[in-house]
Amino acid sequence: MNILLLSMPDSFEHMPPVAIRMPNGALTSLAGNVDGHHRVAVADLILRHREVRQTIVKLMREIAPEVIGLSIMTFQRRTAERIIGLMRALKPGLKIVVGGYDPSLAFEAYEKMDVDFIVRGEGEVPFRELLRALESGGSFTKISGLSYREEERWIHNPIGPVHKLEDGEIRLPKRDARVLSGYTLLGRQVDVVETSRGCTYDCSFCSIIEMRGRNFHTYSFERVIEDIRDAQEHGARTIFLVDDNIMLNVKRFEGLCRAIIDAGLNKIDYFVQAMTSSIANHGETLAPLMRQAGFRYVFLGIENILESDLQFLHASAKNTAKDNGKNIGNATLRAIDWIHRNKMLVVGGLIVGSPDDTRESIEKNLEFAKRYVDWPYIQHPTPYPRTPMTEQFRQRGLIANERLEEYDGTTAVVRTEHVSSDEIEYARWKAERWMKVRHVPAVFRHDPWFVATHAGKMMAHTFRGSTLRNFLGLEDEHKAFERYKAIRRQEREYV
Ligand code: B12
Ligand code: SF4
Repeated sequence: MNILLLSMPDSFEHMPPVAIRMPNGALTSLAGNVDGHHRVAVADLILRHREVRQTIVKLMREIAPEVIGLSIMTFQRRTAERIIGLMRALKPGLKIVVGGYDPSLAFEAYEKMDVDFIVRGEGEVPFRELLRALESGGSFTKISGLSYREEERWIHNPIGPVHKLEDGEIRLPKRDARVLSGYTLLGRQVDVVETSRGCTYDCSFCSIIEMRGRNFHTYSFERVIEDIRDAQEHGARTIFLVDDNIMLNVKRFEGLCRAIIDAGLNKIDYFVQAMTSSIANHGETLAPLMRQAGFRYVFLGIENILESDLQFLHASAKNTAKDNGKNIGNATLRAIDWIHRNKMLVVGGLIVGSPDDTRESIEKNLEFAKRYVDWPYIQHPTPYPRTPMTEQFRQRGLIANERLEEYDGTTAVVRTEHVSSDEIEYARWKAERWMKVRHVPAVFRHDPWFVATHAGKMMAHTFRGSTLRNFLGLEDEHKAFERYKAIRRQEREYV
């Protein structure tokens, strides 16, 4: 069968397509795990985000798909629905399958859409089995995590145990299936690689627990090295490790760094997400190894620097530093210090706007980011489907905006007991732009040609809505903020 797999074009503030266009790891993994006789094409629509309609029409003509699969996050739901409508109009008999975080956790919303199947949870095995059933006219009843229609009623099969990564159940991703080009991270071709899945923590804002339970499964180092090599052979010079929580087993991660070094794959730039506690408590051995393995940016899940906020976010445990087994407080500064001492850069993941936040507590976090992180990645709590945090915001009546296309993390859609959502977002927007400017020299030292050719566009993006009058102090910055929000609203009209 001909199959077309799509990821959505929607991006958010900290991932401007002018500088960052990453592939979706789920789609190539699905492509690598269907039976070999299918012809699968993968198209990441972020690569054509300003010409979505034309790209879809072209792909439908060239690939002539019988089955379409869409990977969707919550803030992309509206775009996905529009794309589904467009494809249906182009080819009414298509089988349309949706998967990923939003269809898994808000499947009821997709029952009302013009889709044929919803795959909830991990997709490789269910998608393979679905194609087999479609080809042979077989039954859907035994396909785990599959939702399908039967006489106008939706049937939701139970989700089976999570995939065992250890025993080779999941084959390598198939990067050859990609039909669009242009992946980039600050001028270098980027790819994504997974080394594990799952997490045993329970941060209240995170979708992972409801998605797959609290567990941790790992791929063998041989497989990971083969995957990195494959990414490199496909042109990647930067790799984002997309594991949910790679730092859960620090010894294993150190072993992985050694395996990368031994395989001579440490000329690649690596980006990784990390818990502050792992880096703080093991930094002495871990951080130099990471540097040697090629790690360049460490995305630190700081979440917040105030204990009360960490408690609300259920994120105290992963942010605790220890000395001789004793808790000695917040791990963030220690973690940042290890990263900087080893010449790596900190992407500071912070969340501001929790229910009890005041102007002062928000400002404290923004000040902290200004002082200590290299690249800010500050977000607002966002009530994604079926997270514990969503329930709490709902119960306290603090959800201020139900337009899901704005649930992109940098649009404040909730308010606190003391501060309005607009004020929260304004404070972040105002502070963060200047932090980004400050990071330009570091990028220039690493990739001078990219900065020389893209700095103008990047700054225009960061400061969209602002004018010379703002910089000269002749106009209230709230006016620029309002213009920025209007531009952002327009940007969200992808189809
Ligand atoms: C890595 C990652 C990123 C990376 C890389 C993204 C990329 N291009 O791959 C970066 C840092 C860029 C990123 C950014 C964002 N992310 Co993110 N990210 C993740 C993370 C950690 C892992 C995702 C991943 O690649 N997993 C590996 C793949 C193989 O697994 P998978 O995606 O789950 O796919 C499997 C199934 O879902 C299913 N499936 C998926 N698609 C499809 C499609 C079909 C047809 C089928 C059948 C099955 C299927 O099968 C796959 C294989 O088993 C998750 C989860 C987490 N623990 O936090 C969050 C997560 C997906 N991100 C999330 C969000 C919100 C964002 C942002 C909006 C804001 C943010 N928090 O940073 C931005 C938006 C990016 C953009 N488009 O601009 C949310 C989504 C919540 C939701 N309900 O929508 C998550 C769940 C985190 C959370 N808050 O809980 N993210
Ligand atoms: S540690 Fe990371 S992956 Fe684990 S629950 Fe918290 S945010 Fe999610």
